[in-house]
Amino acid sequence: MTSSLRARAEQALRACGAADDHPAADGELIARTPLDGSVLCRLNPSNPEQVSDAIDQAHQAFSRWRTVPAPQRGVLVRRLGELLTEHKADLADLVTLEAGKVTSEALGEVQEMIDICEFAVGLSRQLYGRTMASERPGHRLMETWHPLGVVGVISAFNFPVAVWSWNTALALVCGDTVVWKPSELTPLTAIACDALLRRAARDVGAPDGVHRLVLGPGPVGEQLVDDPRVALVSATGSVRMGRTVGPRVAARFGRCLLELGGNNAAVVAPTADLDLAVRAVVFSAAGTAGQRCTSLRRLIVHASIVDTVVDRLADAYRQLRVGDPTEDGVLVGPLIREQSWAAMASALERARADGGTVVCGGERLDRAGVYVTPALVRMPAQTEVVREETFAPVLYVLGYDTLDEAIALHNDVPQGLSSAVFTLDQREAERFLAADGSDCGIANVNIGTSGAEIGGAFGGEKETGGGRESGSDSWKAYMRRATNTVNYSDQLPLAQGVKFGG
Ligand code: UN1
Repeated sequence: MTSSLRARAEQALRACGAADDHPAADGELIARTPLDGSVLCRLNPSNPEQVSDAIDQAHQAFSRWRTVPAPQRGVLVRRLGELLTEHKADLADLVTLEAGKVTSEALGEVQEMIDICEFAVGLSRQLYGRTMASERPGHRLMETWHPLGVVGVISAFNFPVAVWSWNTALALVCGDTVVWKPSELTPLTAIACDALLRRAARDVGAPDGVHRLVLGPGPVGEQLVDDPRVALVSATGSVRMGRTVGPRVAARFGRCLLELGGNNAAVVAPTADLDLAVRAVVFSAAGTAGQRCTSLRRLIVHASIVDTVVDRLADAYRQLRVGDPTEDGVLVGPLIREQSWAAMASALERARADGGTVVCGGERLDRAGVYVTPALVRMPAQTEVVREETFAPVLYVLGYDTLDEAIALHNDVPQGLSSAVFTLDQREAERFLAADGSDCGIANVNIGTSGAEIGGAFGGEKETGGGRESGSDSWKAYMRRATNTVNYSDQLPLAQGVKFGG
């Protein structure tokens, strides 16, 4: 299996025109596959000088790129979208090999890149500013959105390319240039995307420095965090990472866009369509082996139906096929690495100590790679372990009596990314979406917490970091706003009625 996995990765890289990028026989950066833990290839991490050069090149390219009209910048992103479409299967292969996603989800991740490219191309003609009514005669008051600068993108292993594309497609049409530091666990998908973007730039005559890839562990990202030439740091990862990045970027008055952990919950109300709810819950909780930041981690079920819901979920969980993500019918692939299993096992142990019952799952399969059965855990209360994000397929089930109590439990965690309510009662649904309902950046009705479309703004509150990426008006984070007052009269009236001399 090992050598065929390596050959598969090589073939996908070659197809994307990236076969000769970065490999080094004795390189210290080791690209592994979670499918069996084996080495796919060795690479050279970027040294501090190379990172600084990459920032410099992106910074220089920015001075040209910002003057290219936005619709023309869109032409580059359109070409990127075409190349991503052409190489969808190759990229999905790399996503499966490096992140362990089942084929359909890997293809979905690449589709998410194509979708955001289309969105960004449209956006390139819609970077609207407002015109306001001036209080002074013969004056025009308006705002203009200008390119911001170099955007440092730090991305995580679990969406190794989609999150990069949300940032990059928007940044490029906004007139910014990008330096990307992917997770050190998924360098190959990054190398392939970088090669495709470089080709797109060549094809449309855009400056080569619009995008730079830097590889390596944490310190490489820290260099982006601390460099004043990086105007915006967009970082996706753990709350711990965000606690370092946020204050350091703020200390130099840089801008930060943080997309950190989630501890997403769904409320299942008495009127819920249980067939639909069970399917949605299983996808959100067990899909991607619980390794999405939007994965469902807590289920808050009305006391009158909690036993039924747990039974039905347990049935569905027992039918889930765990294994090689390239095999037809397998829905749950491997965890990314050993530490993930250690975290899962320890969470289950703590849950048991708190009086929880593991209804099913929570076992490790005896094979190479970290394969686990998704765990369904009935909890007597929302204890500390339930309030933490464990990046693995563990779903805690809690009961509730009133909707107020359910919402209070729902919001009583430090994170605030995604949420859902399952109900056919409109009052309950609306209450969940209201100001005193879910406190998350994403709140859904009758669908799960994961699998958001690109058209909406993506991100969350509290320890999730507050950033918004992807659709809606998230583009504004990638631009700077100038307020312009134009006097087209021959008088000089001062605002607020101020008189100054004659
Ligand atoms: C992430 O896990 O970091 O909503 C992003 C979703 C995907 C994106 C997840 N569209 O689950």
